[in-house]
Amino acid sequence: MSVVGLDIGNENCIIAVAKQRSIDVLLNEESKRETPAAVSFGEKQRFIGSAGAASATMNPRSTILQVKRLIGRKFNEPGLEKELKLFPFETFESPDGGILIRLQFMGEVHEFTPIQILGMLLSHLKQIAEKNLEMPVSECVIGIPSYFTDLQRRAYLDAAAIAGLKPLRLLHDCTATALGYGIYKTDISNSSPVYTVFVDIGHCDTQICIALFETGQMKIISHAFDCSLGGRDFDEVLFNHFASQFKERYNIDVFTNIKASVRLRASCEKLKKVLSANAEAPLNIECLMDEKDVRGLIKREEFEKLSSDLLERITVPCRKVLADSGLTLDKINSVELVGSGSRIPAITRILASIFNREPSRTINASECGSPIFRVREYEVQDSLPLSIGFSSDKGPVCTLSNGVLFPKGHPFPSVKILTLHRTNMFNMEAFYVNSNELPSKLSPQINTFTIGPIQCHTNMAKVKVRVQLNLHGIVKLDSAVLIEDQLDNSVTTNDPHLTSEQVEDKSDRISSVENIAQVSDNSQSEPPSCPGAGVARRGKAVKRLEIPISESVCDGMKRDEIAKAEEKERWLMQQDLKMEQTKDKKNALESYVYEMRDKILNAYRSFANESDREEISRKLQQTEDWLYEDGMDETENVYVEKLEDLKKLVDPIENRYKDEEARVQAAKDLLK
Ligand code: ATP
Ligand code: K
Ligand code: MG
Repeated sequence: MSVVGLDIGNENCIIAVAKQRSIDVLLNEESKRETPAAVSFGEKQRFIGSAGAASATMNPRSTILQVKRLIGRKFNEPGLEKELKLFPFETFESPDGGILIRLQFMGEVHEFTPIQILGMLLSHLKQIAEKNLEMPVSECVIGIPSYFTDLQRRAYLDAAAIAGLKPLRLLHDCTATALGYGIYKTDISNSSPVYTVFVDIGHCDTQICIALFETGQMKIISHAFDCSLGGRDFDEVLFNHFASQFKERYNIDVFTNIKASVRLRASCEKLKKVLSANAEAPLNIECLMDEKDVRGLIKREEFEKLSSDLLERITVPCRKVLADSGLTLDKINSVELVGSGSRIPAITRILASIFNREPSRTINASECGSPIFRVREYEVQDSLPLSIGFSSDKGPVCTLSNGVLFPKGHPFPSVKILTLHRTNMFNMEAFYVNSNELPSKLSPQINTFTIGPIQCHTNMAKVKVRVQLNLHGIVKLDSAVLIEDQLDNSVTTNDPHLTSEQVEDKSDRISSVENIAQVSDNSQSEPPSCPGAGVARRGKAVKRLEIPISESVCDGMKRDEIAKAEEKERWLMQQDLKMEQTKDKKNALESYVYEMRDKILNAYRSFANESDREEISRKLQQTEDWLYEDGMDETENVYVEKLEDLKKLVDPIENRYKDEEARVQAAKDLLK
């Protein structure tokens, strides 16, 4: 079974599959490498991907774009309101403070979470992959922004579950790019490590990383990002420019009209692309609003001036990624651009000046930028983009400052074992340490774990807690074990909560993909290894007791909610399928009418008498008229029955014709 890599973008998605020596991009139903991230609800069926994008301007209220943007976010988050205003579809706050999308479908109001919409997109990509590979697909690697929080990562896993996909790994977009680059790069020798900066400017965000390549392996040194700086912000500059201009020039207020806004935004995006290759670009939209045609023109120079603030912001994550890596510019070997947002010439210019070299675009983003699992033995070590800490009822539990357990830049996946002294059931809270590192002030909370009850025979129990930052970058508490040292069963410290706590690092460097998988496997089956075991070997009797752990995920989907979403998705898929089949049957009837109209006058002419011919022609004409009027929107069965009725009339004639054909053929064969 193949493992597919899914690069989910705010604008475009790419599906790749790792072959023995290469990475293949799978083509969609339009034979394109990129599938638009669009989910559109028509009257009776959904249109996803290319078909979804095609209906975006026709049906803006029911077409969801940029769903990745909404995953795992709170409706009342500062700054989100402004973003939601850009979307033509209706959003509102869900009971748990999240986002709900409300739209019309099959004559009723439906509400969906962004996770459900992402599930639909993933399910569509899965279907494309299955058609291409001619086999069922479920295992996958999914690309995610490096700034995604624990909650957003979990949300992706939920969406994948709804789509029937099994993610082996959520992989940071930039890490995926670097991995693809490293696999293809053959000129890396042992003696000289190579440092490469990857800059991915997409539709909504900018992600940057620095990777170190050595023979057969790749390490991410640092990640940086601006989670709201991408191509769409440049579209918005043009949109605002022209919308204000048209207000004055044509006396129309595009800002107040959804359809006009959608059309103007789409035209501005096209205009922006034209400006990447030309010094100036025209804008013409017919009947934009109030039956007015609009025209405009902009020079590249003016566009750059209008975008100067955005252009300046690009320098910030660039400097940050370099500072966090601890490298000086002269150590950097190359700068690679991925993502189409950076095709704006001014951006390339700025990047060239910051990194002091011309950036290259050797990676065809739609080829090796895709997240993949394993092509051949190649070691990947990612770096944690956001510091994670732990606190307990008694305050910070870790020895590093602020309760940091996994500092930013720490290699992951990673396992740490904490030794704590407790008498009773206790809580441990995981959180992002620097909330200012978090995008748009998301909640720093990750999870609360409850450990206990503890059946302890001494007055102070020694508890070893195994914490894992797993392959997806999600924090898990694997196990908690009570260690009872029976020879010396009294722990006597004045401040037992803090003084004797220690952290043990189990996996600072887990490198190969196989090893990584093993670590997560082990964590489920085997009891954790810890120094307590060492004590036992020295001859002391040590008792180890598993302590139950329960976790309360902050705002994650519950099992039954996922099941309900899966059920709804199945219903929607069935509805789509039904409508597709109806369309097929309608098309079959229509083509039969056209085909027979021609045949009855030509090929079949001599096999029917005149009255039969007339009768058939009349019936064909009737059916055609019906198809354009009453029969435009009928059920599958009605089309099937109509076709059968026609066939009853035509079949005897067709059979006579075929018999004759066969006789002629037989005669020819005899003469051979
Ligand atoms: P994200 O990474 O934010 O999730 P994505 O991966 O879908 O989004 P890309 O496909 O890398 O994004 O880039 C899409 C952006 O690139 C859009 O804003 C698009 O307008 C812009 N773009 C594409 N071609 C050009 C061009 N020739 N000049 C300027 N911008 C372009
Ligand atoms: K993409
Ligand atoms: Mg992208």
